[in-house]
Amino acid sequence: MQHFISPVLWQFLIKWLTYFAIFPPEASTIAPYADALYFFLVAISAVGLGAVIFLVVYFSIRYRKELNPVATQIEGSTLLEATWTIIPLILFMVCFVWGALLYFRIYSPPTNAMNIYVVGKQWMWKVEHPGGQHEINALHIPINQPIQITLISQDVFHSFSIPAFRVKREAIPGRYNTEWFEATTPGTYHIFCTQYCGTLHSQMIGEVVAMTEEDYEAWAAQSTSGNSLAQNGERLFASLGCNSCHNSGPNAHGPNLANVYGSHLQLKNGSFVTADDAFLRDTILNPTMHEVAGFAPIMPTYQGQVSEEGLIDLVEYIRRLDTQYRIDQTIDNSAGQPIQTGATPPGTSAPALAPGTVKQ
Ligand code: HEC
Ligand SMILES: [Cu+2]
Repeated sequence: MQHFISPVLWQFLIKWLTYFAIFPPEASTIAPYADALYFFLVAISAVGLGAVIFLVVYFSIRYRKELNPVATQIEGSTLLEATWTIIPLILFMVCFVWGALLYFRIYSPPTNAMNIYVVGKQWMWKVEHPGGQHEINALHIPINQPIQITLISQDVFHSFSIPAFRVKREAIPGRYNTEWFEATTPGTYHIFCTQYCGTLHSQMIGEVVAMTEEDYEAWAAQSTSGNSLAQNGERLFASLGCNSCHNSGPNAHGPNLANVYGSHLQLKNGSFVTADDAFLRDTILNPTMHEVAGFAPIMPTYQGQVSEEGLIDLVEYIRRLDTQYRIDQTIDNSAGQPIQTGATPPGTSAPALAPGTVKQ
């Protein structure tokens, strides 16, 4: 939207406002669009304010007592009423349509976005990268790449805000929320919690470090903990005994979880549900919430047994499971170390599947 005014003028305005710390820098693709709407709102408010001030001053002079000793009563004027209805209606509709278009853009992550998990707690932000990099109150990201944040809180409401990217979303206990952005300029920007969340709310801050692709790759390689989230999830899956039911054995008590992510599952009540992150999390904590058709509701709840990070690990593991093979391999092997053979694990009559992989 910065095309409405000269880009040079726009850059000058933003640089000037940023320089005087009135305005955060524009460091994401969406920022100029959010600002254009913001300045439009400021401009129409200023015009409205100007009009009111002008009329107050003008009328007090034009209809002062000497000129107009007796008040004139006006009983309705269709023209006047139509004018002050139609003009604001048009302005509000413009704001609405413009805002709605921007809203959909801000809230629909592109499908190629790189997903990073953020867990809010009193009083810090814990960041989990799928590659196994863990950070606290810091978020390293590459520029020119859409990033999706999957956000949750492990205690109270928080709100994850990066003013320089013009994004902000609630971190809600028990629910995954997403937010996305694409950084354009390398640099360090603020992360704020923008929802009052207790005594040290004001210290619930952090830094986004936006880096070039090469710098990001160097950072990711040196800060990995060695295990991806999916690998941690695989261990948890074994140590919590999930694989005692979710295996492809002849007497498996639970459904096959390979390729379950993203599929449409039919529930006992006949309705369908999409197996997304939220569905997986809900199922682990509260299996009776959505009872899948065709199975006895015997899955125990894992409420209180898995941390929010552990749930993220399990979700990452299940979403990357594209064959049952990996699960079969973790059976009788609670350390979770995958066995590097192509053979069908003992005790199952499953056909030998092509060696499965967990997409990293
Ligand atoms: C006692 C057996 C049992 C155990 C242990 C078990 N599940 Fe389940 N699970 C089931 C059954 C049965 C269903 C299907 C019926 C339902 O939805 O309750 C199910 C459903 C699911 C689903 C929904 C997918 C679908 O196709 O229905 C997911 C995801 C899941 N389990 C994950 C897990 C995870 C992760 C663990 C370990 C933390 C686990 N399960 C432990 C029996 C089990
Ligand atoms: Cu907070």
